[in-house]
Amino acid sequence: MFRRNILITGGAGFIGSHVVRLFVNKYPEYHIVNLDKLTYAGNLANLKDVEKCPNYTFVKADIADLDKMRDIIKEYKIDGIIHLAAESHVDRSIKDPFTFARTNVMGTLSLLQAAREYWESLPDKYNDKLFYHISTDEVYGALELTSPEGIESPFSTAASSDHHKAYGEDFFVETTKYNPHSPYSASKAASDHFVRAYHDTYGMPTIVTNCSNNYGPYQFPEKLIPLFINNIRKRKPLPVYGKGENVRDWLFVEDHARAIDTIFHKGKVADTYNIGGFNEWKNIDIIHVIIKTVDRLLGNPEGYSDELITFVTDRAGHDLRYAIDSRKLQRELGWEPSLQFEEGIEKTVKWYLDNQEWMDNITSGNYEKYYEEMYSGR
Ligand code: NAD
Ligand code: TDX
Repeated sequence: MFRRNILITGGAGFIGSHVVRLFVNKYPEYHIVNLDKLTYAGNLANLKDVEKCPNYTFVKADIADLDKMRDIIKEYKIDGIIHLAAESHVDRSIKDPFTFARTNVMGTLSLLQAAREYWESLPDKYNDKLFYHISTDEVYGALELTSPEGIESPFSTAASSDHHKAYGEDFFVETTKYNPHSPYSASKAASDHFVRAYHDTYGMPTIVTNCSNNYGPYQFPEKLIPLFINNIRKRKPLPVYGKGENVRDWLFVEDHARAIDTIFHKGKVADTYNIGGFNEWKNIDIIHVIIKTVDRLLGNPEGYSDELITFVTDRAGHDLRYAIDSRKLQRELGWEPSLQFEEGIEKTVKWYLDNQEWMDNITSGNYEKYYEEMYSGR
C-alpha cells in the first residue's frame, strides 16, 4: 500500500518530532514508523497534530533491545531508517555516562545489526535501502576562539544573523578529525564509527550528518534557549556557565529537518555532510537577545530581567567554540536554511510563551527534582 516504509527513531524528541511531522505531511505515500522509548525527553504531545494520520504509526521501544529491533524492522518491512534516538544532553552525560554508552553506542549498534539481518535476508538485499544516522558537530571537539570580539564572518546563509560574526578562522569541515571531549560527544563519535563500519564491512548503504546546535519549538527545557525563556517567565535565575564566552552555531530546527529530508532523498551513500547556518553566537550575547525578546513580548520594560543573569561554575570540559562549514551540502545538494536567526528566535520565544501548558506539563514533577540536583552547588 505504501511506497516506502521509513523508521524514524527518537521521533518523540525535539528534532525527531519536526522530522516526523515533515515526512508524515509531505509524503502521504510513505509509512512513517516513529520508534521511541519515551524517556524523560520523549513527549507524544510534540506530535498531537499528526498522530491520527493514516501513514503514521508510533511504537514504544528501546533501541538497545536487539530482539525488539529485529521484530519491528521485519514487521513493518522497513527500507529506510532515520536514526535520531539518543541521550542528548551534555550535562546529564557528565553525571551518568553509562546511560549514554548504552543508548548511543549499544542502541545504534543494535539498530544497525537488526537492519543488516533483515536487509541481507531479502532477495534484493541492500538495494534502495538507507541507514541515515543523525550526529552532531560536538564529535569534532572544540575550535579555538581566536577573535573574542568577533570578526566579519567569511561565509553566510539565509540563517546568518545580522551581527554576522565568526569568532575564529577555523570551521569544522567533513574531514575534520574526530576529537570528542564529553561523554555525550564520545558516545556519538563511537556511534558514527559503527555506522561507517557497517558500510565498509557489510556494504550497508549509510549516510552520517553532523549538525550544529538546534533551536526552536518543542526543545526540552534543560537546553539553554528553552530553559532561559522559561526561567525568565518564572523570574528564576539564569545560570550562565563560566563567563558566558563559549560560542555555539545556531540553526532553526525546521531547517535541520529540511536538510534531513534533502539528504535522505538526494545524499550520496557512504558520504558525510555538515549542517549549519554560519550563525555563531557567544552564549552571553544570545542570552541578552533572549532576555530582550521575552521582556518585550511580556510587556516588561527593557532590561527588566537582566538581573536574573547568574554566573555559575563552568561545565566540566566545556568546549569553547563550535562552528560548522556547511558549504558542501549547499554546493552538492542545494540545501540552504530558510530562516534568518532574528526571525527564528522571535518565532521560538513566541512559541514557548504561547505554549506554556506544554512547558508546565514537562517542568512539573520529576523535572523539578532534576533541576534542583543539576544546579545545586553550581
Ligand atoms: P532529544 O533528547 O530531544 O530527543 C531524543 C529522543 O530519543 C527522545 O524522544 C527519547 O525518548 C528518545 N530516546 C532516548 N533513548 C532512547 C532509546 N534507548 N530508545 C529509543 N528512544 C530513545 O534529542 P534531540 O535534541 O532531538 O536530538 C536528536 C538527535 O540529534 C540526537 O541523536 C542528537 O545527538 C542529535 N543532534 C542534536 C542537536 C541539538 O542541538 N539538539 C544537534 C545536532 C545533533
Ligand atoms: O544552563 C545552562 N547554562 C549555560 O551557560 C545551559 C543548559 C547551557 N549553558 C551553555 C553551555 C553551552 O555552551 O550554553 C551552551 C548551549 O548549551 P546546551 O543547550 O546544553 O547545548 P550544547 O551543550 O551546546 O549541546 C547541544 O548542541 C549539540 C545539544 O544539547 C546536543 O544534543 C547537540 O549535539
